[in-house]
Amino acid sequence: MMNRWQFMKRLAPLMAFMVLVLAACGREDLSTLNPQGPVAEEQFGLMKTAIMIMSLVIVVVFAISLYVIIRFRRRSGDKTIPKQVEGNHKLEVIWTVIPIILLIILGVPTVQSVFNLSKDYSNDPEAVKVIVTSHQYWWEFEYPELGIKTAQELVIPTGKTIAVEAKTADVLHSFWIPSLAGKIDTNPGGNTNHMYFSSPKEGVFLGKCAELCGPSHGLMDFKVKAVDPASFDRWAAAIQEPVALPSDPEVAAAFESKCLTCHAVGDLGGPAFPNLTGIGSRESVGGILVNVEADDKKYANEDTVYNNLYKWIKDPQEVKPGNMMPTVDLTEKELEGIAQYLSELTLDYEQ
Ligand code: HEC
Ligand SMILES: [Cu+2]
Repeated sequence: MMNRWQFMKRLAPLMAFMVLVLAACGREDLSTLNPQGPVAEEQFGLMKTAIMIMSLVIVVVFAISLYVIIRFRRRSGDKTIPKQVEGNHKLEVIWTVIPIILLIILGVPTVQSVFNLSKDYSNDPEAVKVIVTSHQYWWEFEYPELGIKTAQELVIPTGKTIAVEAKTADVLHSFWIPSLAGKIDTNPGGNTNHMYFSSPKEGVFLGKCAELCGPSHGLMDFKVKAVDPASFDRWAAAIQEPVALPSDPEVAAAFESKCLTCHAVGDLGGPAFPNLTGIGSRESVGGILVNVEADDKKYANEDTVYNNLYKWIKDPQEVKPGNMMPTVDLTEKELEGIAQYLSELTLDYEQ
């Protein structure tokens, strides 16, 4: 049999590995432990209450156990049978009542939060309404009051309540922005779910699909970009401006016949697939190819945007296996021209 020391020695590398893996979860924008808005704060509050109660139970139980193990251990030569406590009323009442009290302390705020967080703000005139539709493997964001449809990047004004109506176009997904709020399932069968959140601070917050939905589930990222209300208004106006086709007629013809059959830019094309308006100033291409440089978290880097677009258009299946965009047959000139054109489709709304 393996002795305890050998066992620990074998376990050590695994433990070290887990520490590394779990430490990576501490990335600021993907952590529920670093809440950036009131909804996430409320959820974090519940976690803290639960963890505190559990820690207290662990400490007390272990302390009593240790005390009992040491104080009442069998001494050599002692043959007596200890006092039996089976059926002791006093003890039974104590170990029934204490857990009940702890559960009440945990249960009351939990139930309160459940009701609080399920409030429906969709009829609140102050709230910004967003219809979130999940697709394998992208997110569509529609602002019904503003007549805007976009994808992968949810732009919101700081300080305003965002009233989300969440649904799916295909299978079950789950909408989750760890540092702001979540999560809410998007259910098949025409069912819609509601949630709300807000961001008091400007910033970009990473969102994830939190329900295994297919081979590229893990790549189904999106961003929430909170900007000041004036920038938001500029964004909402800019994204509705008409967009011109590529200036080179060959590139324009390819783009129109091979891309606009699915996608829309400005008032051109079809509405059923990711709307590409303003893609040049988005944080990412396809939600997963990041456009912003690590050392400059604020602005999309022009060359990176071009390279990401090129990479995506050339072989979308390589980036996101199983996604619904086919590899389109393009000449090198068309490919470069379209990537260039899309990288220049920027929206100028931030100051
Ligand atoms: C059959 C429909 C279809 C055609 C044709 C098509 N696409 Fe797509 N495209 C999609 C879908 C679906 C996605 C979303 C994929 C995902 O992320 O899961 C997508 C995603 C994209 C994205 C990323 C969008 C984002 O919001 O980040 C770009 C860029 C793009 N397509 C460009 C093009 C270009 C350029 C062409 C023409 C050469 C083209 N697509 C042709 C369906 C199509
Ligand atoms: Cu999903």
